[in-house]
Amino acid sequence: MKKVITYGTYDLLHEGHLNLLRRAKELGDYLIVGVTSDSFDQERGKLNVHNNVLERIQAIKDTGFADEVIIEEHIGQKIDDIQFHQIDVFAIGSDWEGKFDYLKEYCEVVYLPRTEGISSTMLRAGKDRVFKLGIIGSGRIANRFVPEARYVSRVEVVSIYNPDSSEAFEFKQRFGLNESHSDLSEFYKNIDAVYIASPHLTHYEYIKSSLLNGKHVLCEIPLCLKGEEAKEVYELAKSRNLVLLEACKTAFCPAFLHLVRIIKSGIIGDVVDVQASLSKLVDRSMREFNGSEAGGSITELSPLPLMVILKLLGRKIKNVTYYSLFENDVDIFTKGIFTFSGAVASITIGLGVKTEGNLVVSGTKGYLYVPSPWWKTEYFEIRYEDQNNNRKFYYHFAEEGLRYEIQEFISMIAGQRTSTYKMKAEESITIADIIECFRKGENLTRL
Ligand code: C2G
Repeated sequence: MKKVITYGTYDLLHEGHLNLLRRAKELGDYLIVGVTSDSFDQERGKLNVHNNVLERIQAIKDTGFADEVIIEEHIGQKIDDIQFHQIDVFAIGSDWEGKFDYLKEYCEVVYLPRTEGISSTMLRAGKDRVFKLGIIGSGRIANRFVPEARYVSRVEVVSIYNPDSSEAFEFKQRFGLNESHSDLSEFYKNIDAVYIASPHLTHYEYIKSSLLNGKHVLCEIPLCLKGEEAKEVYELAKSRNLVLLEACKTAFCPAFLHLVRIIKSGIIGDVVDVQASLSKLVDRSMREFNGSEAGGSITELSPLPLMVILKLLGRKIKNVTYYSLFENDVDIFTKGIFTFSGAVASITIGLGVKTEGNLVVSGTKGYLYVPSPWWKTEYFEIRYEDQNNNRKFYYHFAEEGLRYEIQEFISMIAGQRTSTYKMKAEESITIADIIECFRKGENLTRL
């Protein structure tokens, strides 16, 4: 008996898939179809698959072509499957031409011509409304944002605003956007949502103005520099049924979400200590070193480690102490210590001091260690007294990783969800509160 295997996501099963399955089946007597799991698709960058794995398996079964369906869960599995099921032919569409030649060591590899003019991507686009997004601010992060947004379906970056019209125009040209503006009311005309990537001090006003113009808002960290301001804008968003989300990128990354779930499940016991460090040496001519633009380690770097601490220990902070090294009016290094009932946390951050950027979460049974750069979580370890019980977890963090927050933002808008557990309003408000207290010099010792 000649056995054939093929793999795919098979989202919104269509004519192209059917053609492929039929021809794959004709290559032998028995066809095994490997359907990708939801998590494997996420991992390989397919973020917008419509049907879940059970629906996709059922659709394959309904075609009548498959003699057996298996789930593909990880890279490298094909080699195992081919050997285990004693496969004679591996078949796949010609869009993969050459990519699976490494399987020739195990069986015959056949690339079948792809059916032109139809794809799951096209069907998804036809079904879904695409949201038009405009960016406020054309600096470093905005330049990283546009390429990342292209990985997310249902969103199109169409427009840029910068008070300096030539900078806006240059950005528009660089990324082939439709519009550039230096007039806010013109900017708001043809968009559904706004990504705010302007200097910190301008966030609050831009968030308010965007919400008042009926736009959903994704705002860079720190959302606001005062707790009351953050509270006010969240209330405004809620009253207008609009999404407001702080772009705290790590909070949306799959590996970090898993890390939080693992800790919450008690695998390291009760959490007693969280240590998060993060440093970014920047040139002293940059905005980060400019006090009049709210530069400094706390405003620049604290939202990510604070987010981790709030997620793991909650928001009931009992006591706060800071030790900072200042240069002019900017903290170039800050160590902050936060106490909770039964636990303590610290952040060590620097713009002018370099430190190991790792994350250590200590518990009563063991600890979790994420090496630098933990904010782009790709790998972590759970370690115990008995090293035989240690476990390592690996993931993939795609390039800049901004696609995960964009994906959540768009899925909130599309699903009319104004809140997400991944980054809660209360967490953003608490972070703004903490930043405000630091900037007032509360509990601060200058080194
Ligand atoms: N296909 C096709 N014609 C189309 C669309 C898809 O022949 N118009 C084929 C693809 O080439 C593939 C199969 O249908 O062989 C499934 O396609 P997808 O659902 O897009 O899955 P894909 O990402 O190609 O999965 O491990 C997963 C596999 O490596 C490929």
